[in-house]
Amino acid sequence: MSRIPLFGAALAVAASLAFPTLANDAIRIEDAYFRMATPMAPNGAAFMIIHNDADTDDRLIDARSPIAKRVELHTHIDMGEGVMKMTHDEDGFEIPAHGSRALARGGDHVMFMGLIERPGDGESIPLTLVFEKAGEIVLEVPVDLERADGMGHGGHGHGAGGMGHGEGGMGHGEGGMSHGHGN
Ligand SMILES: [Cu+2]
Repeated sequence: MSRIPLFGAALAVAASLAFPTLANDAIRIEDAYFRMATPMAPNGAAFMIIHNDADTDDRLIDARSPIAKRVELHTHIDMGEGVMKMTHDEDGFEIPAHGSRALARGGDHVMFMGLIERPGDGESIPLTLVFEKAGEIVLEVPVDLERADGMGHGGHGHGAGGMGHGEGGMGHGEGGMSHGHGN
């Protein structure tokens, strides 16, 4: 597949840091990125901030991408003593009216299980998000393998709101988190 149009789309996504670019009236996706824990990891994950500008709550209920065998909405639950359990969130992620929800390292994420394609840093990957009310939104998500937020012991930054662009010390460390399904 040609990467050139994807790259153009990645620029558009990057621009959404500053401006809402997606054409959906209700849902805006900010600062999306995709990463794998290691270049050979069997799985990957996408993170982003989802804004809901509508007057009613919405819910991210599904996600799809051709680059993985399965894509699921996951949540990390802190089991204490540094143990994080990753669970498939069957109910999806609620996005409150006029609010936002952060999908961030150590918390909610879109999990790509069984990568068919293994994108390189700076490329982008296609992702379709399915919302209960807003319907489907198709994104090109830039691959950012260097992204290092969430390191350290920033406590629980999982809530929405006030997170800026995710550079702060939110969430838990990455590294050896058990993104190990399907293996
Ligand atoms: Cu996961």
